[in-house]
Amino acid sequence: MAATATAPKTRQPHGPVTEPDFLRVTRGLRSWLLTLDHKRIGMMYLCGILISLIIGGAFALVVRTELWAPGKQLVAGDTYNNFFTLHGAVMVFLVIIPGIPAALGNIIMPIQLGAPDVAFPRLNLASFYLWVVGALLLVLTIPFGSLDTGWTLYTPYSLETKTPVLIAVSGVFVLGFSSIFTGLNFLVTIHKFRPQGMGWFQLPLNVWAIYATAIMQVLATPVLGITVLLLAVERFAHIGIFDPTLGGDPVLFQHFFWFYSHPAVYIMIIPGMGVISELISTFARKPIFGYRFVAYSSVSLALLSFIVWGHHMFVSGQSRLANMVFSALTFTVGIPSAIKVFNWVATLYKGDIRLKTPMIYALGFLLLFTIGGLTGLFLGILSVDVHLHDTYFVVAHFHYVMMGSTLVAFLGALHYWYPKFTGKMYPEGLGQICGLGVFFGFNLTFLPQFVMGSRGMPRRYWDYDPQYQIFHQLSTIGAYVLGISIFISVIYLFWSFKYGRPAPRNPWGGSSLEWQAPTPPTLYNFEKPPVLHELYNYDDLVEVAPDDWERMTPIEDEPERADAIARKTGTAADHTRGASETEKKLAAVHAKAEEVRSEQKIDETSHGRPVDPSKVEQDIKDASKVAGAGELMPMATKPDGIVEKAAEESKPGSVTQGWDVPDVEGDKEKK
Ligand code: HEM
Ligand SMILES: [Cu+2]
Repeated sequence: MAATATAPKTRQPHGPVTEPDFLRVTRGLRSWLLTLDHKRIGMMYLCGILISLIIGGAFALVVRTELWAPGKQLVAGDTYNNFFTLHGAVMVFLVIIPGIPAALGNIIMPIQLGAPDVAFPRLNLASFYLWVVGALLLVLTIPFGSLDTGWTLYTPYSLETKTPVLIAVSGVFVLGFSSIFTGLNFLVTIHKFRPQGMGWFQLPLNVWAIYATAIMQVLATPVLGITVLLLAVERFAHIGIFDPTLGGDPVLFQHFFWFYSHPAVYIMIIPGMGVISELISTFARKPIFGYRFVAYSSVSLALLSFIVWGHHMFVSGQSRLANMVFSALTFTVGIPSAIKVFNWVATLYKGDIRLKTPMIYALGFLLLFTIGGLTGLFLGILSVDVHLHDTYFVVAHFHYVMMGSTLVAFLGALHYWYPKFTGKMYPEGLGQICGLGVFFGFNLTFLPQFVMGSRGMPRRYWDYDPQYQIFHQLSTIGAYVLGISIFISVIYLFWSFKYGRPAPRNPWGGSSLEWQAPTPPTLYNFEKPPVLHELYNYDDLVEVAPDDWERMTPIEDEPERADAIARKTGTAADHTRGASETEKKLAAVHAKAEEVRSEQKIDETSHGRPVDPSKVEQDIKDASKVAGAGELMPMATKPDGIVEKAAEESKPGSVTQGWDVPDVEGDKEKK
């Protein structure tokens, strides 16, 4: 590292951006509503999610205000039930589950892959409209008397209540399909749209996390669909599956529900963990410690999350043996979770830490997730859970993980990538203040809930014993601090979209491919195929002006260049420590590719690319054959006349061309 830090470097030129960006390439409401561009679809999700967040937040403030003192403050008991149910349903199904993957994942993940779009742009748009339909159905429950079952819809009450359960479960059913289609789309995109040379272990950890999430979305969500369908059928046709008076079993509903909803909590948290890895690495200017462990732990969390659902039913009359097995299995989830936390802390160690707004959220996440995860382990202990089940302790636990972790990660990610997709900077000082407001407000809201829960305050109660009042009041004050901080953030994010100062290409010195795309990106994200650099390597990134980072390339004389190559190969090998043979061969291919690249002359007009990219691609293919590493993904290439086509495509009903993905020999053989 030291050798290259002193070597003279030259700015890697990007060249002027010649195409209009995706926000400007076409105009008008229709061009947005019928768009097939993943960034626009992601931004529409984002608007919907932020609006839902404000609505869900307002419901929460009603609940907290009611709890300021024992007895009636604002709303009566029945209305209180409506408010906490709607709050939970909106936050879970409309905000937290789609928050990172569908909104930010959609906008950023394809760019991180160097891809022009997701694999199925039309399916992507369909998923968005399914989300809209599902959201509207949930809203429609309000004029029909509002739901009062809690977001968990437990039987037998959900079979008896006069409130509009059918409308609500139709909404949940439709939202489930939105989630499944998004998952499918991302799985195929990650498998098929990686550029040439980007193997699985060169994927940014955010992409790994989205991949693990997508597996769960595809495997678990159908169970939710079936569960709510059965609930609906039971309600109107009385088939006797959940209704005890007809010989059904109400606890069966809980099993079905948690078979989805426990993995769902990982559908919420894993994407958060993915962005945290990106944020911590970028703002500590260090490669992530134990990349492979962090990547694998996402996948192992995804798999483990399928076998612990019974921990929600320790006191529902489950057999003792089942209780013991589920309790033991619950503890295994702590292992991959802890691996991540330790690796993030190790990444921070001796890092060059920069406390920008996204990093404030990332550091907050570390603390809040640790508390949330550890209290989950307390709840996993059988004897402890008998005491704590259905108390405010559980409420505090899941808010630490859902809100303290996932929502905080979402806000961090939103600030991190905001300049990239809007082309504008948000007000940094205000961002930092609101970030701290979220952190302190959050803790003030939920720490007292651990205390009152452990003292026996039950959840979902409208009235309470005066001994709990002080905890409720602290919690309500915290909720207002939290609510105001988030509200101000949402306001300045919308405001900056119009009035913010223009953002540079790479404001944080990020190393992944999205920072090579123009800001805001063009319709197909890149004007030229991006250059693959070593993942999470910040050595060549220099802050040329405040919040404006450029990659520098050492090019002057032979020894330095050799050093750079050696360093790259050295670290590439490091990256694949403990790797399979194929991975080692791949590393060799990358080393070769790097050598080939640096032997090409780089001149001003080539945008930092070697003069003849086709030759390099051929060389990489040859090298991969020599190394026997099997086929590499071909880099998707952009058709000519892209701007004219874009205008053509935005007309409703026309066909998107996408980038042509050249056939490689391996592909042909398979067919
Ligand atoms: C780190 C490992 C975790 C463990 C060991 C764990 C364990 C538990 C246990 C045992 C319960 C049942 C408590 C009871 O009902 O008495 C529970 C409830 C819950 N947990 Fe976790 N949890 C973990 C992480 C998470 C995460 C990451 C999320 C969400 C992002 C989450 C969300 C929830 C929710 C929503 C509930 C209760 C829902 C309800 O009853 O309404 N948990 N957790
Ligand atoms: Cu669970």
